[in-house]
Amino acid sequence: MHTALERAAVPARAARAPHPRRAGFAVPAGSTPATSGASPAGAAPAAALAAAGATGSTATPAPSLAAQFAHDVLAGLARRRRSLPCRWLYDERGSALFEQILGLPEYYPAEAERAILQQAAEAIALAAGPHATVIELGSGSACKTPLLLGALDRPAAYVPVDLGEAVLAASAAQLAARFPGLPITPLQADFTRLAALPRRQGAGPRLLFFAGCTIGNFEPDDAEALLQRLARAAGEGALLVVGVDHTRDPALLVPAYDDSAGITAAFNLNLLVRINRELQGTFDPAAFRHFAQYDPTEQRVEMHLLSRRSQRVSVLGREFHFAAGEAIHTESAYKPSPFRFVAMAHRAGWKQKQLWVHGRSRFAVHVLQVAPWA
Ligand code: AVJ
Repeated sequence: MHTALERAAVPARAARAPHPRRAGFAVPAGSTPATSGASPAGAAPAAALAAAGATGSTATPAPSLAAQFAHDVLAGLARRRRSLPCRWLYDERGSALFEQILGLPEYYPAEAERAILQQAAEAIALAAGPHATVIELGSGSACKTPLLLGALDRPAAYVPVDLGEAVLAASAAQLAARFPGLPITPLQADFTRLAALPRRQGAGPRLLFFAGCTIGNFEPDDAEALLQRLARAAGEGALLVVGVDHTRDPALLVPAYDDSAGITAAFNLNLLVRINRELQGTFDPAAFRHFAQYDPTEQRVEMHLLSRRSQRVSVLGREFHFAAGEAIHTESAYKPSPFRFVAMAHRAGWKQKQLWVHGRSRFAVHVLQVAPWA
């Protein structure tokens, strides 16, 4: 099925990626500044990339994913405080490593969310009523979706939204086998750039499912803006089921992002391997190490890659010098207080319906509804 929305969802226009430091956004030296103020971290002008050797002579105006990646990496490495958007962690190998993270004993959010959904699905289903159209944002392997779909009263359709083509096809096939008769229409798109949300397929409401505390990877302002766009697009009565981590204990947080088996380290370092492969990078991954820390004032866990020594690296023909110990920030995972999150959701046009908090950690699932005043 190819709806107008699907066409609109193809990232034809520049928009910003879910990343920490877009304030202070810098364009690589020697390139033309980004053109439109409306798209702060949009793709670099084709000329800039061509000059950097990224696209050769095939400079098309529409930023392909490859061009966005090139731009984000060159801009991110040129910053005084180097940073790379965490969305690029998920190439094929990165996605496979992330699946392994979900099975780690230290990575409590996976188990906590599963436990909550197991208990809460019935109540969420009651709040949604019959014939809901379930739209999952960043669906990935959609491993928790059956818990929700299984409890809902005659769901009208399931629309997984993800950038990964392979992961989308695999999860759609799996759910189709599990829920015969349920219309499943995967949408390959960046959910932060949807021009509109998929249509309701029945008389029930839209139910947005945003699992895995992915919202924590957005800077607070970006998270609020996303929630606001979703509220407006989803319309009055729509529900949002969103996983948010409120854990505050460093003893729980740090191992979750720096596990003893080194899977998270491999996941983080794989970004350098991807840069080498896709952007003619010369990173020696062994010359960097994974570093994770909890910042209680920012209420977030940060992942970094630290240079083990003074070294030079080139990417797309551009040279970057790393001092010993210098960091590349690769991910933030915000762990706001419940009050802070609900206040933000409220400003964005959502009212609180239900809140489920895990006992051991403080991982939570919030059920929100688009407020009539939104
Ligand atoms: C993508 C939000 C599920 O931030 O906890 C896991 C990504 N990074 N370990 C998170 C991640 C390191 C994860 N989520």
